[in-house]
Amino acid sequence: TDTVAEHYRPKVSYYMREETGNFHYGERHPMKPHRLTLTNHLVLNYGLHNYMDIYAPRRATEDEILAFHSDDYIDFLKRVTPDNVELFQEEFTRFNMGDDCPIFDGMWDFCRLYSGASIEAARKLISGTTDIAVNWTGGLHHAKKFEPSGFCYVNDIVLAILQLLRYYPRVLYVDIDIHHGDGVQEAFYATDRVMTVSFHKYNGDFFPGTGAIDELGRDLGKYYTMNVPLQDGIDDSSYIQLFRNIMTAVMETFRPSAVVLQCGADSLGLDRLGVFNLSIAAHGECVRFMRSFKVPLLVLGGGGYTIRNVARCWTHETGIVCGVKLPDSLPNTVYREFFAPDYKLHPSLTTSKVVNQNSKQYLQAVQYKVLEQLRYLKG
Ligand code: V1P
Ligand code: CA
Ligand code: ZN
Repeated sequence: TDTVAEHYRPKVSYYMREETGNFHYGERHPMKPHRLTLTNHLVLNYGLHNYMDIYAPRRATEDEILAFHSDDYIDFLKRVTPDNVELFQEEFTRFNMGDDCPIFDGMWDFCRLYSGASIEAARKLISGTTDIAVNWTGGLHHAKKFEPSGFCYVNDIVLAILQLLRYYPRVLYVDIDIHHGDGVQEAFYATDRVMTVSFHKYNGDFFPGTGAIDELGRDLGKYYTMNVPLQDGIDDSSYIQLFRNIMTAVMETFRPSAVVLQCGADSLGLDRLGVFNLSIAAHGECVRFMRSFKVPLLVLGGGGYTIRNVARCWTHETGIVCGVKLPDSLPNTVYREFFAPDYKLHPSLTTSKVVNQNSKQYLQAVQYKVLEQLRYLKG
């Protein structure tokens, strides 16, 4: 393990609690909190605790969660359990619970844990005592004010941004999960103090169905929402080029006082739900690139359904924020067999069969359109 040669030595704060990895959405559900345990074990066994401060955050309080969510929805989330759900038939339907967002044991506690971590991380940044704060348990970008959506119950990202807005004039939100960051976009759709930028697969059918290039924001927030719709199989070089070009322009034009980066790992090749073809190195390049602006940075998790690769990806990215280059050979952990047969940090993507449906012309047109949008921000 060695540090990268550079002058920037940011202070990094890492938020984790072992128990967050112990929740279960249900038998055949693709969202597996156990990926958080795998990640923590790799991070610690690589020795990354020597390069950052580790915090066991407290749970968010109900009042903190009510800063975004509605009373009656939170009241329901807090009270419903697998054992009493039959008493909540009306609410179950009204709040759109179901297969994507099942009621599981400890659901409310899980929400308080991952949200508390994002809120504390945001407050740490505000206090000026850290430069980068990391919460891999957060990043649940689909949750809405009145309802859960797409495996997300409480929107920890919105709660964290609301904290940041108490102090910072402008906050930039960047979302590299393969799904559209609809919950965060919607929450800040009409304000010019938060710019949201989501890269995602979009064809009108892929979940959640929103994120067209012409969703731009409204009222004061017009042009402060950016959507980058992509097709199946996007590869490392096109994604990195597009990401760098767009984010360079966004940083120059919007000049945020803080950045929140949602690092959903379902944009990696071979993801169980995803259809992109990114390597862990390319995904990590997005993190490295956002860090290079030296603006207070909140790094969050999100989706990611091939859990051995989620753990690899977020471990690699923890190394990146710390400025540490990790050896490709994984350290030993009790979960070693998850990483068979190669036991490497960067496994090869050669078994991926998705074809890149993003032509050069398509990507050029998308880039041109979103960059043109930035001209209306200036002034
Ligand atoms: O496609 C749908 C809904 C269910 N139909 C009514 C449409 N849901 C997706 C949800 C994906 C959520 C992604 C969350 C995140 O962005 C952030 C954490 O990554 C879905 C899918 C799918 N293939 O898109 N749900 C499920 N699969 C699912 C499968 C088995 C059991 C439960 C849910
Ligand atoms: Ca996204
Ligand atoms: Zn996702």
